[in-house]
Amino acid sequence: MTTFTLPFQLDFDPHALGEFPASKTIIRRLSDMSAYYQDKAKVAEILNAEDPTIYRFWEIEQENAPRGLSFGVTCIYAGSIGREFHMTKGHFHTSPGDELYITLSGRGKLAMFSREGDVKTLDMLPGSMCYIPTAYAHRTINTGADEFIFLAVWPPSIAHDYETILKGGFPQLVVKGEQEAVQIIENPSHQRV
Ligand code: M6P
Ligand code: ZN
Repeated sequence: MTTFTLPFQLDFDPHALGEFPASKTIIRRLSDMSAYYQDKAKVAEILNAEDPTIYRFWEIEQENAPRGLSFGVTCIYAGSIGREFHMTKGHFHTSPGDELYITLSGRGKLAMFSREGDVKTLDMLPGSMCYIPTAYAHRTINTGADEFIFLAVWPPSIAHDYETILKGGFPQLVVKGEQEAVQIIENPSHQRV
């Protein structure tokens, strides 16, 4: 675990994620995410040949700073699994804590929904910032031809709920339409959990 003396300043190259002295560096491959994609036949076909990296992120958790901030950078590689663009697993926060995303490069979408039934899918482009309230599950999707990279900031000690997403999915899917168009469609297998 990397520790920093507060206050501090960091210079980082968002593309050099593996070299960053983070608390955690996590790589998610297709085999980690097969349950999250709709097109199971396509997942099996790809996994038969290779296990591509879908995204990776580093995080610096300020675990001993109760009023501090944790932060990290996520890079989602370009591509799709069937019609669905590469995306993160997505999660709810199980303890109170909002989150802020700032796009560094590439283009994508932020899909969100609350248990009360509010559904929002927002654009993420360089220079745009998205605010995620505690009650909203959130997933990011790379809809472009390049790496999609964003900075995330959240309060420390937030626990993540992935189970609800695994069981019921997101209400909307971001998919490739005709002539590479980006389409937002209803998820036919979404269930309110
Ligand atoms: C962002 C933040 C992290 C999150 C990561 C990957 O960096 O929201 O908290 O862990 O994206 O997303 P997921 O945890 O859904 O795989
Ligand atoms: Zn989060």
